[in-house]
Amino acid sequence: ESEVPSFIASKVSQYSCQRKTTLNNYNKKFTDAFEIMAENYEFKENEVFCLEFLRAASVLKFLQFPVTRMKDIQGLPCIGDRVRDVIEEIIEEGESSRTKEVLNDERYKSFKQFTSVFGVGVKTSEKWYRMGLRTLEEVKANRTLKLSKMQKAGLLYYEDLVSCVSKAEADAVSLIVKNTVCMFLPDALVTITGGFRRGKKIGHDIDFLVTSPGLKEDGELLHKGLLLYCDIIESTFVKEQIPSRKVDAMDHFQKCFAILKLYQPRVDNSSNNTSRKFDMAEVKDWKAIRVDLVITPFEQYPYALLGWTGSRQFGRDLRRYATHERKMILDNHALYDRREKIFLKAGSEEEIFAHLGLDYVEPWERNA
Ligand code: DCP
Ligand code: MG
Repeated sequence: ESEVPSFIASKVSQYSCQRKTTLNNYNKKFTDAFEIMAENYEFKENEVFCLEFLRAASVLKFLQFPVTRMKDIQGLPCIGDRVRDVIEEIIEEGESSRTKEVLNDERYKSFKQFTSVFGVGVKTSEKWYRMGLRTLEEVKANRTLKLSKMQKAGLLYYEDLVSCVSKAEADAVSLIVKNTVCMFLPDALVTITGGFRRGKKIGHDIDFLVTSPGLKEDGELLHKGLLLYCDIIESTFVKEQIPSRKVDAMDHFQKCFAILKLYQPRVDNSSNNTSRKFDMAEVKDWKAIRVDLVITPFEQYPYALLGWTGSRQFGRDLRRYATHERKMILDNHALYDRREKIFLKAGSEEEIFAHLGLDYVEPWERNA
């Protein structure tokens, strides 16, 4: 009773774009549990329950103190009964029986393995599960499956791809990408987006945005030699297209979901020089790294940057806020004002926040 809360729970916004969320998470115990619950609902294609847990996780990530009593969450937004039950059990028992059930669930375990493969989503996992497949070993051993080009690459480089990308690897790849892109587009602007721009030290991939003042529609940039695997998706953007209001809509940029071959200096443990030549041939001196390259027209760059920096939840809430609080539609290309029937131009992320009437949130504060 003695402590005075440094914030007023009822004043916490339901929109993560009105909160500053750094990587300091005082409530990992809870948010990890919520994210498992959310993932399980995603596997069941229950978007409503999935979002409920993701929003709650995002609210607890924002709190500047660890939750230890039910009183601590009183008045907070986005905490429904399902979420409350999980919190209560973790406070009382130290863990959630619901989360444990999910982690032991056969379907969840299979989907978790399947979706860890590049190119495999919920739809493919569902198909494989219905065929009676349960593990990745069974998938690999099955000769009748028709795997996409992406999935074949995903299995081929599986071990490298599941081991996360470090900041150091992201920096090394960034140099390569910048140098390569600048050979084709000398005035190109190449920016790391995604988790690394938000200050994360590890990620599952590296996201790049490429633009240049006079960018012409040219695939050449994406069609050259450094890629182990590259699936180029041509631009489908139509000028003056009203932004999409879907929660997780794909954008229309030309993009490339690639696997890059990053050569790494090997640790040489052999002191015996005679065996060295032999060893050299045996040791793999590279790592496969997932890279997303997104090519954007110059005028859309700030919108693409905002969208691709994430977090996913931050982006969802920006769009939800635009729709419900401003009668505007936001996507990775543009912001459309439905009342004025005009597109709002922006030269920077700051200007987009200003158009929305929001305080600017730095990239490292968008870890919602
Ligand atoms: N994004 C988007 N449109 C897409 C795909 C992603 O706007 N079609 C956004 C949402 C993400 C960001 O781009 O926040 C980067 O996507 P990632 O899946 O790479 O997510 P992160 O980089 O945040 O996390 P990770 O560390 O797992 O890579
Ligand atoms: Mg990423």
